[in-house]
Amino acid sequence: MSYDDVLKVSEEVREALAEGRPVVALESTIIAHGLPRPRNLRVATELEELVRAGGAVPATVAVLDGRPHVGLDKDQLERIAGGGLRKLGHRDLPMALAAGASGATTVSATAYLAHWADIRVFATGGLGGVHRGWTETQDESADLALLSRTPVAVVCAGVKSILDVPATLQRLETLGIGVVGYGTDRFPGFYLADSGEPVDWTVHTPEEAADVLRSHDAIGPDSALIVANPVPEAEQLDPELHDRVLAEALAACREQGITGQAVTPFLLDHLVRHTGGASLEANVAAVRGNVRLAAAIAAAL
Ligand code: PSU
Ligand code: MN
Repeated sequence: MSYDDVLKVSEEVREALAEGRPVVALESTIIAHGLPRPRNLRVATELEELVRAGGAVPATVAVLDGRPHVGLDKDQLERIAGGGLRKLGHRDLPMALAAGASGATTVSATAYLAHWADIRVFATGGLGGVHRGWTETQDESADLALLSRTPVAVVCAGVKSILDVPATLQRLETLGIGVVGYGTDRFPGFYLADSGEPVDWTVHTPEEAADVLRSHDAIGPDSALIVANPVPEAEQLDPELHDRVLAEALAACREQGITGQAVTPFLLDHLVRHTGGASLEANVAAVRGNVRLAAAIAAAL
């Protein structure tokens, strides 16, 4: 099957790509499974507006009725935010397509489809990675393996702090996925500006990030480039509250026997409910910053 038989790229995104105008891909799992309703629809709409305000065209990615869509209209965004959709990693795409199913795409599925559609820059909240307790569960997000063979730029606030961050950074190194801090030499901690780990490379402007991307293109590696953009310190979650509630969330996850794809949504939801919504504000602030930066980088390319 060819690109046109499978992918449904919206008119607006198609035209922008054909004319070489900036486009930013956005994932839909964060909307469907990462943020609570009804706030999630407002955030989804706001993220698209932020991309436009930055001079780029938003391309939210999802699977609807057995077709991968790149670029959604208002009704389609509402369907994503409405609930009841599956969470689709890239490995789920053939089954979802054959079944005519609908689902929200994770970083792995979104990066895969965005790259296929020829979109260079992708924004999300925090990447998936190696979960704590990996030695027992072997739970490592499919995001990492997919990004090791997909040359997109991913603007994110690091990896989710619910993960084993040092182990995830080690895997990124092993997999040959480049990481550059934006305005910082610290690896961001998703809800927190600093995960406690360093990064080796720093850029300070969207133009510098675009330079790195051009070099990335020139060298032509298979892997993604991660632009790690910290949540502004004023908007981060209080680190003490973060550590305490996260420990409770991890314990609850173990006690309730949550496994597989359900782990990440469970932990994120637990944090929202036990921080009085503060983790939600930090999450949204991080994503907003990433989307703005992704638009600026796409425009600078
Ligand atoms: N970033 C967020 N919220 C999210 C996610 C990312 O701010 O919900 C999603 C992404 O779709 C990512 C997924 O791919 O969480 C990781 O899930 P898992 O650990 O099951 O691979
Ligand atoms: Mn997992």
